[in-house]
Amino acid sequence: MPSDLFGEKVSKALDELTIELPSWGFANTGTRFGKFIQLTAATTIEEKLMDAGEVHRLMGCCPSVAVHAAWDFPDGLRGAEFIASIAEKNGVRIGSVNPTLFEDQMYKYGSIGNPDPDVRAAALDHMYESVDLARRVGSRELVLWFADGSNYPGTANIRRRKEWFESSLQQVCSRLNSDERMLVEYKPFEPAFYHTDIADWGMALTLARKAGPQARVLVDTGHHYPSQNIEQIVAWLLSEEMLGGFHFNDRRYADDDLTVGSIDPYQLFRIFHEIYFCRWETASTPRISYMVDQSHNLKNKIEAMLQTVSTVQETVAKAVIVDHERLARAQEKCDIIEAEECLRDAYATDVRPLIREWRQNHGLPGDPLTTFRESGYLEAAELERAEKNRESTSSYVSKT
Ligand code: PSV
Ligand code: MN
Repeated sequence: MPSDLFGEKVSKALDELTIELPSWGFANTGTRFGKFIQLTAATTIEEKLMDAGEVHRLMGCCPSVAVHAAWDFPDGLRGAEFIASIAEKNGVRIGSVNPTLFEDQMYKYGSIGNPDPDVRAAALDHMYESVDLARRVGSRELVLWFADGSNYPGTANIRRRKEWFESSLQQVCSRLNSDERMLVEYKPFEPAFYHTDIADWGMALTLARKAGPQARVLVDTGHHYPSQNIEQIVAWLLSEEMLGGFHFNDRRYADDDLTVGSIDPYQLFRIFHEIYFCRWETASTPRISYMVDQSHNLKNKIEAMLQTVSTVQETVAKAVIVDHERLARAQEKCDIIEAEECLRDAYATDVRPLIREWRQNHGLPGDPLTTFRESGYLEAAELERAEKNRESTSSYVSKT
């Protein structure tokens, strides 16, 4: 394939690609063993939006920010418009709204899977409120992740809980307009360690189908067992027209929240290959929301987001230059070597010069990470935020 055709394909794919950043990816986060505070981390929703705005300014493809209802909107609906206006001031908008159905003490034994009907009702109310919140901030997407599950065999009625999930999700879906969506996320472990109510894509698909026409499945790349074939799940969901979006991150062991593509870049390529091969074959563009879900404990958060977005762009570029005609012919003839070489050729192509060119054509820095490091943004952020960050707790030690 001539390189100007590569350039055209890559440029068109990058023009279309948007990646949503998570508000929580800019704040200090930790592990069960404590937090290492970054003095430059965002301490308020204003600062989170400012950092996200900076990433968008440098990358040009991150126009929206995912929010968590309880973390970012402590006053609920009050103040929602104000927060939307801060996003706008920073050149971004509020994207998916994630109801926060964990953390609160009442959710100790679950939210919509809780045996206590009052807790289930409160969780449902919180989801209704999140629908209203999304509308107030101009978002059309609700992302639902449930920490519900159990830790010991026999302690939860799995079938009953499935029915409670079905009915609550149906009720939320029936509140949505036809252009609004609800994405159902699955995860097989953590915080529950024996059973999770929505453990895998099959369960998420079943619930989404039963919930209503606005529901789709969300694939968080970190929410799988080691060595699971994620691209096959993606291909099946595409075929069923039920793939709603992604939460990107990478993992070595569990839900490690590492930078996407940092551990297994070929897996990310295989995922995007399934999407772009499907787009080519069906001549259609499914509505897929690409979102990042990462919390960096050691890397600087903004720099990690810049790396993440670059990696996604590079991987999309490699997926889009796969020679689909050649691949389809090879698959038809069961020419395994030839088919595999189609993927290997594309994957081995250095697409970075094409991406740099695309950036320059769009008035963006060719090397956003270096531009950011030289900009003085972090030095200014440290002056502004260091004191507030130092005051925040980093340990679980009890105070006397
Ligand atoms: C849970 O592990 C998850 O992937 C969900 O998407 C949450 O909303 C997010 O992480 C932040 O905790
Ligand atoms: Mn997630």
